[in-house]
Amino acid sequence: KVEIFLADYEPPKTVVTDIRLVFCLFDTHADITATSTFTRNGDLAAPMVLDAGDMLEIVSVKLDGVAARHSRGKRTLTVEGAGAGGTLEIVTRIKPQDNTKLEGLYRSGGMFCTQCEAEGFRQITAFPDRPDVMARYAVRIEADKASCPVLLSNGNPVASGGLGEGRHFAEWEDPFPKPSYLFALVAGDLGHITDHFTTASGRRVTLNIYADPRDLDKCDHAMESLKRSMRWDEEVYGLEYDLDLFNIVAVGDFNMGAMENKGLNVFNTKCVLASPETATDRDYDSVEGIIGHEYFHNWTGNRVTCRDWFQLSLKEGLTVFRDQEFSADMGSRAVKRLDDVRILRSHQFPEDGGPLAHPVRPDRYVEINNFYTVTVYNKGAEVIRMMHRLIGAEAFRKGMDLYFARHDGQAVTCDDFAAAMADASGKDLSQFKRWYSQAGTPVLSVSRARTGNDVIVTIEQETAPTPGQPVKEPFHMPFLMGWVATDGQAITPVVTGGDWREDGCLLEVREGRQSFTFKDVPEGAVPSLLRGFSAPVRLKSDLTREDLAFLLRYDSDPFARWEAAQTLARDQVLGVTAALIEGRNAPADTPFSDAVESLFADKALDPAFLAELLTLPGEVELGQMMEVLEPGHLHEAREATLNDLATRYEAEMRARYDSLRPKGGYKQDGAARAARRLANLLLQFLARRPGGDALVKAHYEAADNMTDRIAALSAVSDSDFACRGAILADFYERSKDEPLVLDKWFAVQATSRRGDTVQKVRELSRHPAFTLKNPNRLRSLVSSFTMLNQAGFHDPSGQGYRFLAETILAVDKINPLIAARLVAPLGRWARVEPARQAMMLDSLRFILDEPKLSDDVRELAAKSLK
Ligand code: DPP
Ligand code: ZN
Repeated sequence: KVEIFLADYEPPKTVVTDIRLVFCLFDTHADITATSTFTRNGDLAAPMVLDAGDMLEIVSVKLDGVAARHSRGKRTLTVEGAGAGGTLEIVTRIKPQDNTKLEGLYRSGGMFCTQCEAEGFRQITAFPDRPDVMARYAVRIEADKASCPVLLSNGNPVASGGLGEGRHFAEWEDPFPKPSYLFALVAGDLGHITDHFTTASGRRVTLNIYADPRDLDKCDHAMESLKRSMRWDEEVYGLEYDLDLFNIVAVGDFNMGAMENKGLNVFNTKCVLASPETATDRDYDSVEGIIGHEYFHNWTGNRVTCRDWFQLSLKEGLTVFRDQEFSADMGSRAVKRLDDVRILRSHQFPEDGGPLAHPVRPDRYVEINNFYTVTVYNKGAEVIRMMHRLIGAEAFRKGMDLYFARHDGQAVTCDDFAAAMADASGKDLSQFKRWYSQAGTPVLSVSRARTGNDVIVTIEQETAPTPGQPVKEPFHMPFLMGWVATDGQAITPVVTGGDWREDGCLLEVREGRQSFTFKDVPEGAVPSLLRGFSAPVRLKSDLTREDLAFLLRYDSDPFARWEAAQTLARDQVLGVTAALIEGRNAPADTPFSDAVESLFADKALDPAFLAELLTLPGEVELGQMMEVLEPGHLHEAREATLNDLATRYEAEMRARYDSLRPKGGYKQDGAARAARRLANLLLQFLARRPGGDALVKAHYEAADNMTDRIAALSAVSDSDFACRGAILADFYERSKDEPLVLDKWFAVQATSRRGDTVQKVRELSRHPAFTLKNPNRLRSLVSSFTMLNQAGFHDPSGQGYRFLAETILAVDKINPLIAARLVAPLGRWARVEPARQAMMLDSLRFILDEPKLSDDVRELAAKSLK
């Protein structure tokens, strides 16, 4: 496959306005007749070239009812004599039961289902399979009635009936023109739950969630989340749903989390099913967020879509921003923001600082599936959040209205979105748009200088080179800050070049180095920096440990307050790490452990927020801050810090733990969830103390919900408690018929901090319940280990690297898209100590030596080796 460039974009030469698809589904194959009405641009004498996937058999091609000359390329179908336009009929045959790539039409369990984003539609029929070709779809599905009683596609049902010989059909029509990536079909033996939603303008919409009949008792939370999403989009953006029917289907084998097909969202079971016995509180949140995300795509993605795949963040960055705001409004805004910052720091920053760094709008790719990344999604959402902050909520809403007024029904670019925001607000966003084109995480250095009564705050920004981008221009970003006086009260000193708002003073940073003068700042006042994490940057500042401990007590901004704790914790862990590396005694000062004392004393603190403050930064995030990563020493140092906290605060932790344990039965409300969050965190500390064994065992046995049970299981899995084997076996027995719960059993062992985890993971990969074919099961063991267990993956034996390389090659033969998503951890060798570095490079070469490697894996492995 060749590299494709944004700069080479050309409008489509073939445009399809209407398409009728007839699917005849059988156990052995599927026959598809696609009849398209098309027009052509450019040289009309030239043959028509359509995208045609490698799994597609072309049976016949007709133009205006007459057989047409055609030829097959590796990825194309060329048709002669198409002229200026007409009707094209293509008959194709495929084998859904053999489709292990889970792209196009495939089978999951007994069910037929589709996944077309980004380029799966070409595995169903030959077509101009690009998002700027938008057509109206009419679909007929014929299948066996007993095995496939449910037949679904996009839009509205228009006809159905029997066909004899045990077969039946259904017909669907979608009135909204859409790109092919939003096409969907589902046929299978599914149950469903039904509800209704009445839109702001009074239309009654039927809502269905389809699932395996055994799972119908786990669909209620998704249904409630859907109704909340629909209401929220009306209230916040004035956006109503536009069909009379909205269907969701839960599928067990799915490459992504979920897919926003028009009127027929298809969900990975993991992202839709939830019951107290099978899902943790976090899972509940994730279901709500993803239901919202896919629903919000109906406007940001479907009604207005992407011109080409370089613009992926146009719909994904914006829709992640929307789902984050939805979740913030439904639960705790403060806690939600911290969760989102953690994802950036532990996943996006490493991507942005490594060999696979790319801009939010990439300018080249070999395989588009490799660009469904945390950069396009989550950094893309930060870019939208910064725009929102720079122009304000009101102008942002006007900008959204203008965007829909201008572009409803169109396929557009990130520039079109930025133009709507600029025009609606009057703000010049031309420099700001560098966030779309420049990769890399800026480092901001903030320092203070007092002159008389004033304080000058100087902000410098610097962004290191990334592959293909040796020189970076300064970014335009919002920097939100505040001041706290010595009595703990917020103050708002007059500032030149800044603007005070409710949540702080907004400074617009545009230069490499810029200063702002705050007038009459009382002696001893402490600045609270980067409030709300107002820009996706790494912050360095001249705040002292005393300043940080002070902010931890008094800052009114939840992010800055949490960040003070995180900074102290990073200092402490990295101090111990350095001592271990140099063979010195651990430093005597323990700034984070000291500061924690005030937290236990503060009885007004929300338990969920206290849990956040007590959670140390993860090893991946901490590793990013080391010049040379020594994963073993870092792990040991972080463990030592956790042990220090557990030892010093055992009494407080035990008392608080006891007070938080539920008196009555399981509840889902905010208070019960906050109590579980803190109690389960404290359990991890207390498990380190004498008697931890009995406490954890009791916690496990008392658990009446998955949040508590998995917390105990995780503590057990980390330990060498006598009860370890029995509890892991008990959990397995309970979960063996619940795939999503069994995934947790694999994941909890893969993330164990025990020294033998790499061997254990190998062993588990041979467990009869393990399979490389199901993406959830694969990720539960392999990605949990390689992405979340830094010390285990970097086991000094090099076995972690070898295991990953072998797994990638095995998965590549089944599902290249999923294989490619496993590559990243091996590519982060540049900053690792030399012995491990050599073994990581060997493993990359081992992958690249495979002659039949997919383009997907080759693109990422080759970039990773550079
Ligand atoms: N299903 C993926 C998402 O919603 C791709 N569109 O982000
Ligand atoms: Zn999305």
